[in-house]
Amino acid sequence: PRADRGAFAGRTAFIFAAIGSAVGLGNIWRFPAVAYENGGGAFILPYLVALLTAGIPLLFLDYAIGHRWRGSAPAAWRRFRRWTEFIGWWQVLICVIIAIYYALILAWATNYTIFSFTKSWGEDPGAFFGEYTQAIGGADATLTMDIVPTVMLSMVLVWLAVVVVMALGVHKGIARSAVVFIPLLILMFVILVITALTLPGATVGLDAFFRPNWEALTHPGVWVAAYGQIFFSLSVAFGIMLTYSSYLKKKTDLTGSGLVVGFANSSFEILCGIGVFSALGFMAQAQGVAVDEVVAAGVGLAFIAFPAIINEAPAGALIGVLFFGSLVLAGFTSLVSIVEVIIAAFQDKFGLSRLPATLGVCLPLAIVSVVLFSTTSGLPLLDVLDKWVNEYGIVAAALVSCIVVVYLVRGMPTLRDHLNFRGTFPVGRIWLLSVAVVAPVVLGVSLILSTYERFTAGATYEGYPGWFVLVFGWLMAIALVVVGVVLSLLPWPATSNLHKND
Ligand code: MET
Repeated sequence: PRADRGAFAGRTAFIFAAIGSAVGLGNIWRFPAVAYENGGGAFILPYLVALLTAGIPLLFLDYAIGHRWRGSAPAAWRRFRRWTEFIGWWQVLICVIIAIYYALILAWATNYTIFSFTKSWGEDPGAFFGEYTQAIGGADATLTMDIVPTVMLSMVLVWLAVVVVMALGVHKGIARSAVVFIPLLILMFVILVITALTLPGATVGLDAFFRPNWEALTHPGVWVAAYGQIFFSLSVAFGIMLTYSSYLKKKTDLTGSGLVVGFANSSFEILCGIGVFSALGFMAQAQGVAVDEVVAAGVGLAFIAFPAIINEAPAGALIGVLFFGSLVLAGFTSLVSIVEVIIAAFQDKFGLSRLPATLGVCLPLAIVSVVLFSTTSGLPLLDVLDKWVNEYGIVAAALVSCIVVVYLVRGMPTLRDHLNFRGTFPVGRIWLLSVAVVAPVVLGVSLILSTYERFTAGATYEGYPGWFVLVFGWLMAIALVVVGVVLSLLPWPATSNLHKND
């Protein structure tokens, strides 16, 4: 038996860990704005269709591969077919990129949790964030490599916490932290939502959020946005769910667990929409403007709009601690899942036990992450890496996985039988249709649309220098595939876990 590989003690532990991974920044700061901009209340339709025809089907695919072939992404894909190993390494490399910048957002959120007590961002949170991320202020301070000490300190702390959890292992570290953090997150967020709902203007925000614009459903872009949100939010197709399911006992109900994870994640997401838009409604009313003018997504929502809300709201400090604390908890359990993909691969490849594998992966990762991102170039770097790793990493890898599994390997019957062996929810023709047709078509269309947009938009992305976008966007994305293929050609040492059975 492979004593070294970890295992979840049971299905509950696995479900908590999987929800911990799924529930992340995507739920809190991505979903509300995406839903608002793509039909409001009407978005629920494409969103549910995307969940049922792509999110959950690809989640099942991840589970089936990871659980049937019982390994980290490269090991599982290699056992599936010798030549598909490159997909596994590609997924590992995608996780490397995400891990190094995700830690920056966590570091900001950690600092802002503390800033909330004294509202350290002052009267103008936008200007503060500009100075804070660039240390010395002004747009011209970008693309220098000056250290920002408070960010660096928090990044080091975030990585230390990651190392501790990862060193404790799959069950004691990952699952147990999720079992504590996820209920705590839900509790904090529910209190936040209740507080936000009582703010004057909350109903104005909710009305703007839920007001259905049915006409939006005729735009293909709205459907692509729904699928994009679902893929990102469920953490499917980049190795995470594959790796986690490899730690499950052989006789486990995979499909039933998948449904729990999928619906839990979406429920939390809708709760996030309610909380965020109640708060935005309050701010719109306080400033006497339309909700439209205060909506922001991502970094702008969390670190500029929310501090402004906190400045004005009664019990602002409480809202701040709950909101940024939620970001920290949600982000941490997601970061841990990303890092696990890398550790599992490293561990399988060299047959290492947990501690050396953890240190071997986390130390270099932490050094690169801290050195690159606690500088005045942290924000632009995060922006470009995030955009390209999502579009040409996650989306492209998901597309390639579907085509390879369905058409080149014709592996669906085996995987279906595996899922149905213990699954309480039987999969059949609809699942096949989703993975073979719906998901590849939507992924392909979205890739074409975003590439077209990229090349016709004129100016470079967000106005960053061309070389910067070329290196950290395009070349980075291409390098992930090339390095993935190269890694898949290297032999596995005799000490590896590849040929050990359990
Ligand atoms: N599912 C996560 C989220 O919603 C993202 C993938 S794990 C980094 O934020």
